[in-house]
Amino acid sequence: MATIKNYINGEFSLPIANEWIDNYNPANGEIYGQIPNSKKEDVEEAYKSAKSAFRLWSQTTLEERSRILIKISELLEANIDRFAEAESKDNGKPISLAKAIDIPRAASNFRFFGNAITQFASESHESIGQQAINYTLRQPIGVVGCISPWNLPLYLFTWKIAPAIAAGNCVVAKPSEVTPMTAYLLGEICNNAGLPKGVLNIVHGLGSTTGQAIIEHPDIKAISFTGGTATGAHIARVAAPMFKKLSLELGGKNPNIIFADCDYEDMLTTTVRSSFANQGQICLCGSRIFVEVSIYEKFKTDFVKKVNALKVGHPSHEDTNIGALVSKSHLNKVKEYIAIAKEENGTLLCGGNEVVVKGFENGYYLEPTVIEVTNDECRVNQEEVFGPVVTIMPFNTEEEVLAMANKVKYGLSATLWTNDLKRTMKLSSQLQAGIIWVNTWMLRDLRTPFGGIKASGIGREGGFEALRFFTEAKNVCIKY
Ligand code: TXE
Repeated sequence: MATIKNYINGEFSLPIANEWIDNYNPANGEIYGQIPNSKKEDVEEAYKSAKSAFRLWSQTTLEERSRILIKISELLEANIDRFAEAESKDNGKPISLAKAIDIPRAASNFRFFGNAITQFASESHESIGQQAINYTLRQPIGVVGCISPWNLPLYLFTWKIAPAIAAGNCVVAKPSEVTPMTAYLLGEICNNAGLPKGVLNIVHGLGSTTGQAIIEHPDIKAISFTGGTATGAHIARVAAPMFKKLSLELGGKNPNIIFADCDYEDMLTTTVRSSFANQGQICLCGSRIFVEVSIYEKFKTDFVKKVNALKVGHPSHEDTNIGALVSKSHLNKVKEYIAIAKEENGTLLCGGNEVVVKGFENGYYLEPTVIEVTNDECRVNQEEVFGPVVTIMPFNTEEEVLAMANKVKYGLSATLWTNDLKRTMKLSSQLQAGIIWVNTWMLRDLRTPFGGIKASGIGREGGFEALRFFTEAKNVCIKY
């Protein structure tokens, strides 16, 4: 049994109330460890540790902060196998995916912000004719809270922590209780990299106890959150009256719009990926596929053929394309949506059933599922399923597909497949989303603003946007 502990003031500690939660391996449905269900008292300990580290850390030179962040990055890279295996065991994703994407990206997050902080500058404004000069200080906020979800555990956890500490803050962080393992392992890496005690504190537990204690803490002045839209709304309600700074990265129901003039083979291969990567559990997945009517039947045949060829299997097997879903309850939620789609006259083109993987019969496996819909307003087309399920439907005109693409409450990302420049410019400007990919998907440059509009959240992460979020601007005006 693996026992996960909290990481407070550079040390691993047991939860004060000694309350524990079972941790499941989604690939076989077995409990393989326990994690603390930390309470207010544990969060208070983490806060105190962060607060006492803040004065020194916020005065540490940028070179020194940068050096430590880059060291963390190097240690993650040196331990990639161990971290990839841990991520896969906790989450159900193929080890190959954790090794190719999750852990390298976690390392990149530290390296990127280790470098970015040395380039982060503030403005000055000369008030001409008034003999005055203004300059802006970008000061760290103090103690900040970072709360992350289960789908890309270490990837998203570090995407928040790295800019927060680079900017001179100290952090109280909570990973998802469903996937706590790599966050736990990160503590040891931080110690080995020489991160001063208390700069990063990691508390484990349920959202309703540990998470709630973080968002309610009167002196944790900013919250960076990625997760479900309902949770985001709750956090906003709690945090707003306390005037906390908030960054909320929430759900998506992203359109993948395919025109007949696209590079067909490239589109087809990428569309399989944008539909089912990480078992479809990525907020950026293109779960609503709209195809121009002239190539609709061809696409339908070719796409279903490729999807049927995907191998659902144990995450450690090399030929596995699709691993296990993250939890039993999530599997049930996704299955419910498939049932709803059928009730709403959707046609199942492939998938829809649980998969029994030999030797791992109690794992949470589901076939990749493609549903043809005739009404873009049906529930499976409007609500976030967050699993290996996509809908497809044809369209006739740009206007029609634009209207359907925008007719959801979410606005995270959109993908466009076309070689027509005018159409690209028009649709990318009119699609309601924070991120538009044209002839690609999930190609990331960490300097770019990342985030959504509408029910997909507020604020932007990435690049200097993240460093701006984790600092307060203070203007100084000097008359001479
Ligand atoms: O997310 P939650 P869940 C979507 C997806 C999924 C749904 C629910 O549709 O099915 O959200 O997933 C913490 N105060 N996304 O239940 O509950 C929680 O402990 C403070 C999209 O896992 O939002 C975890 O650490 N924190 C998403 C984190 O919030 C609280 C990725 C996310 O959990 C809290 C994941 C509270 N009161 C799910 N309640 C994306 N956009 O990438 C919970 N938490």
